[in-house]
Amino acid sequence: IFPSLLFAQEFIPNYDESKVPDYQLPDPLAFENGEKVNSLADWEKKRVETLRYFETEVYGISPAWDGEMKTEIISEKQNAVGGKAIRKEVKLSLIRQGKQVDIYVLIYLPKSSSRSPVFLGLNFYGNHTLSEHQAIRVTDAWIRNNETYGSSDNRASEKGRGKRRENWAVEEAINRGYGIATLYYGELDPDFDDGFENGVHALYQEERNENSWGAVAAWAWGLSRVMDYLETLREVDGEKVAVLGHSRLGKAALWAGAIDTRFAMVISNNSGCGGAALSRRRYGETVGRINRVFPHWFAGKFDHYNENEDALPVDQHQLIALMAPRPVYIASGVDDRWADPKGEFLSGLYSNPVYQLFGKTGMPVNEQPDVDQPVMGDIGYHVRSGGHGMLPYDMHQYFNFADKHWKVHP
Ligand code: GTR
Repeated sequence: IFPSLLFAQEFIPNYDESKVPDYQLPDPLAFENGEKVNSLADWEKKRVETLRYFETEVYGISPAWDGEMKTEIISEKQNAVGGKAIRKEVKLSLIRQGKQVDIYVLIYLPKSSSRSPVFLGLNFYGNHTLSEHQAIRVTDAWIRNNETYGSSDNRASEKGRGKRRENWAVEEAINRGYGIATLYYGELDPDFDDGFENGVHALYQEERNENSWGAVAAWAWGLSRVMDYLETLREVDGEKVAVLGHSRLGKAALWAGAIDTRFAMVISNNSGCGGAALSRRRYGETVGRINRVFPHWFAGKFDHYNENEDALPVDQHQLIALMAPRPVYIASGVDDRWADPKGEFLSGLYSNPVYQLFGKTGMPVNEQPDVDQPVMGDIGYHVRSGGHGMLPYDMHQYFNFADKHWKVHP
């Protein structure tokens, strides 16, 4: 039996609010020496310090991109989504020091505008799960087995075609004037513990240490490469690209938004531990549990905080604070206790001092809202009825949030 399986069996999550330990969060506006951040100039320094800690202690340090990107449109349709959208699938080849990684981005852009805001996010089961159309490629990358989405022997298949269409709400996006761009996350880094030898990690041959980038960071890094590409498209409004993701890919979306301020909006759907949820609450999934079951997700150094969360120099409210003053949306599912909905809400709330420094409000309410009652300030939040998943309800709120901040009305 694998040791990780043993731990998995022994782990009993805490779902009792009264058993959440007393904890003290790091002050997002205090330097390490205790001095206070009083100005935006101070914050710029504190931001660097905060980001550095998330790099070295949590996600690992991602390399700067110094390679070459080649692009090739592999399919294109002018009358997609009932004639209302242009659909393209584009191969991006990331080339560095004789190595190459190919990723495939599926893009829908509304015809109602010549320059559209776009929601960019990684998908779990391949681009072909977003649409019935045969032209969309079935990924040949390693994939998790899932009967419903048609993958077996770690390969995707035709059986998954169109199976995730609703989750991405492409039609609503197009009707409301938004584009969607997505790619299969396993093309960036296959989601298993491979010693960091494949995916984009392979483009960098540096010696690894306990601060090196893990898989979440690799997925986030890939989102920035797609952003590099989107910025070259005249039909995309590069000032209005929202990065979004669900669950582990929500962790990646948050980390991408923290590092790369070109993302004008950041959306975390049920991201939980290592995402929007506060680590110190130890409610549901914990740092120790996530590191044991997914040893490849984070920096090796993150293990140091297994059952030792109070020693973390940062907590996840400071990850949200790294988005300030940009709009960020945090969404939970009420039955998704594993992801600690309340801890996700509190991260947003406790990032408020940083938003306030910018003259903003941040999270507009002090108490977690009732189920299915979204609130939308600079920070948006909802706890949806139901469990873990990215549902049309969630997407609907994100479009509302973008309408509010970007005033998009096609
Ligand atoms: C779970 C993991 C969560 C979340 C989820 C998912 O197994 O414990 O942190 O990432 O997977 O990605 O669906």
